[in-house]
Amino acid sequence: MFKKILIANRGEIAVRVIRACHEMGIAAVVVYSEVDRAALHVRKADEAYPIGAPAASESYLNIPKILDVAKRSAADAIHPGYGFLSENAKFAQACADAGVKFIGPTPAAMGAMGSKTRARQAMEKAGVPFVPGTSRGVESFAEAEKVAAKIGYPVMLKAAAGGGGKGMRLVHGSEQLKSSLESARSEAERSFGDTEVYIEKVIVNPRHIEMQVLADEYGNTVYLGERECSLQRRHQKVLEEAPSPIVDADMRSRMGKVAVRVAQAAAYTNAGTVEFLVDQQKNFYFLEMNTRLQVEHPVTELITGMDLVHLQIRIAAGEKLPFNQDEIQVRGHAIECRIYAEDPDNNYFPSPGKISLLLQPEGPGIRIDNGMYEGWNVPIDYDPLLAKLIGYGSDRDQAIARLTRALNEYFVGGIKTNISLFRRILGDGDFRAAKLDTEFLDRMLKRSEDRSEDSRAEAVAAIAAGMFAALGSSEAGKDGFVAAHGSAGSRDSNWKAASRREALR
Ligand code: MV4
Repeated sequence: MFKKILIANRGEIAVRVIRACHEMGIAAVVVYSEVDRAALHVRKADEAYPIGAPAASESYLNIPKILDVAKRSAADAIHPGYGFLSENAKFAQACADAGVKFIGPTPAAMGAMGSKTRARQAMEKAGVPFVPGTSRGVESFAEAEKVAAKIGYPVMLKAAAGGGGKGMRLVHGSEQLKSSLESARSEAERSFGDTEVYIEKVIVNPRHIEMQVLADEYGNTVYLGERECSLQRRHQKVLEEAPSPIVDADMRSRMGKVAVRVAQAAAYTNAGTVEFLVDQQKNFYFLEMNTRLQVEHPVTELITGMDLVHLQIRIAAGEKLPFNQDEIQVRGHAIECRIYAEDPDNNYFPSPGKISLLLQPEGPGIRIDNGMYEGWNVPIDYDPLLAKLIGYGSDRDQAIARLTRALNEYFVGGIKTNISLFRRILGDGDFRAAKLDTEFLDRMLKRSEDRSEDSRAEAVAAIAAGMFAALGSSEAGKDGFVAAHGSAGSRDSNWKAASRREALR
């Protein structure tokens, strides 16, 4: 077994991995940027090394600096967490070259899944159902026209190097195709330095369901059940649950077997996630494979009783999977809320600053994977995920009840967070009825916007009426009432884009 692991990450996931190391009797080394000197992961590690300026390219994405720390600290393995260098095949190769074990899949498996078109070609060969479309980039507008006409509109254009919705275009008809192809290409070029774009049939109002897999280095591959990840906003997941309310035992075993086939087709090792789009008839289609430990891994841990980080470490150390498929059982229900430092009243923009007071929930069925503490300054430089609040119960209703109770206990002072959003989601009738798809959150937010617009109009009318009465009609209502709206704009996930660019270098 490893004696010392370097964690090339920060925030809650670095803390999560440190905990696993300590449970296994392994020393945990971390790296930190200038703004993270006092971060929680630094305080909890056995050794911590500064690696430079806040910009990720100077610190958490800087391969030479991280490998230098691995050498100086005599770490025998590196855990990359998620984001940053976690899906960077060149980093995995550089670790191998430096004689440090990368806790994750091989560079070849990561490379195969990094290109969507290459992954689709592999799945075609392996007989895995994937969204109909091209498995190669389209060469010309004429070819795109021919393919789109054959698939039938609407079609989806996607960047082969893409992810997170970047370089993706929904095309309703042939008249839009030319401009969409051009803009998808230039966005792909800007974001990933790669213009390859391919075409898929559109799955209307899909669910996003993903299957966790684990594979050891001896060819044993198992699935650990699915996660329902349909609740997202601007390609950013907000809440995830396991199991999916629409997946029964039969569908789970069919999806699980496909996920294992995907992993085996890529000679995949360690932990990975196979993403599916699921249509309204519950047909599922391979979308992509994430070659890392995911943010939402705790919901799978709670329903299977497995510790995914322990297992990742054991697999990387050359151990065989300690169980086979029929020893894995799904039990109960878990829901995760991603607690972000962002302002609900300003379009969920990042809201950094000093945490003046922190009251965290606890009690039955509650787990928190946390990266903050009272007195700490949340920096603006990275993804603003502060913590994950996970509720577990014997069924979905109990998980919701415990989470609702825990959200009411949660208090983060000094900065804005999205905690109130989760109170609304968990109280929503459609959510409680598990009527979920990728449009759910936009619909819910739109409804409450409409409502607050209505109530604002009512309030304005009431004030106007009062002024009218008080002033005897002469002056009231001349000035327009300006609604105090937050500015629109997207909370761009620049953090992710930076990692992707780095991976493609
Ligand atoms: C799709 C799709 C419908 N049809 N592909 C968005 C991010 C990228 N990873 C895949 N995405 C989608 N691909 C086809 N052929 C709808 C989406 C999509 C989506 C997928 C998963 C989770 C949330 C989503 C939100 C909007 C669109």
